[in-house]
Amino acid sequence: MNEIIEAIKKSAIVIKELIETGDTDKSSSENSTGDTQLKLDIACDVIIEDIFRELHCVKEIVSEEQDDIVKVNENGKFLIAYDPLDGSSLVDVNLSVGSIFGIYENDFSGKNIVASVYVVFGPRVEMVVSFEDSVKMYRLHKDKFVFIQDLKLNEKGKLNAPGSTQNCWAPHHKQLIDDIFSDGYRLRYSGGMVPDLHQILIKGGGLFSYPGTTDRPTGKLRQLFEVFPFAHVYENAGGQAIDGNKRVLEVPTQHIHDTSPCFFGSNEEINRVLEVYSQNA
Ligand code: FDP
Repeated sequence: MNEIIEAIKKSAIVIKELIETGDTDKSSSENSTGDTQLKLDIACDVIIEDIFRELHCVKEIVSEEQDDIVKVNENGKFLIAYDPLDGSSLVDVNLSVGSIFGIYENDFSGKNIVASVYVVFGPRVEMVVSFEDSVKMYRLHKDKFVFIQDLKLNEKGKLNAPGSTQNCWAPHHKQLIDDIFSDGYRLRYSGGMVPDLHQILIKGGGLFSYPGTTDRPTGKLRQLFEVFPFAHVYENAGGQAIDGNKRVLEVPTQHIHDTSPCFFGSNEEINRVLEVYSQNA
């Protein structure tokens, strides 16, 4: 695992440079989910793939930017699913973006995720590692990641980050979000999953939701590259991650690019979601 974390640090240092100086134009290609890829998405994908290909402990990798699984070492132990630059469309407006890594054993499924790492590229570069029973945050100082703190969620927070388009929400979801705001929660939503979830984690709690909607019944966020890695982080930090009705890590994956509705947060807010969704199942 250490080898993988060191490889991610190496990729983050190169990607930081690229974000600062690279081209934010669109490329002529689309990824598997139909998003138009930026030249930056493709460049970050190549950086990470090249670094992971050097690791003996890695059996297979799969990127959000690629259609298929890439075989690395037959005898490797770990499988890694990664989103090289989540929220890349925010680079041109200079908002924070991130890389996400889910580390799996045996197969790419929620029940087999064993660790996860994300890197936030903002005014500072920070890396969060969820492994065994801790969630640790590091910050890049010059060219070294320095340990800053262990992360733990409170039982209840103050922030609400509601994803997707409101006119596609189910009535019970809209009511839930309205009620949460009526109870004094503050809106915090940048449109970048990494900084939005990082903010809730650092500030101690709240709710991030990306529900199933009329236009996307299984949500937008991808299980292997986005949802499962953050579920591992949130559960390990003492919070919860659900699909509305159950732990999202129990949702089966049929295809590597499957999406799932998802809710991440501290216990009080997630219990509230469970109550509303169980009455509207
Ligand atoms: P983006 O489309 O910019 O790549 O991964 C998808 C994602 O960003 C997440 O980072 C973000 O949380 C979400 O989409 C935002 O979607 P909405 O604009 O539909 O809320």
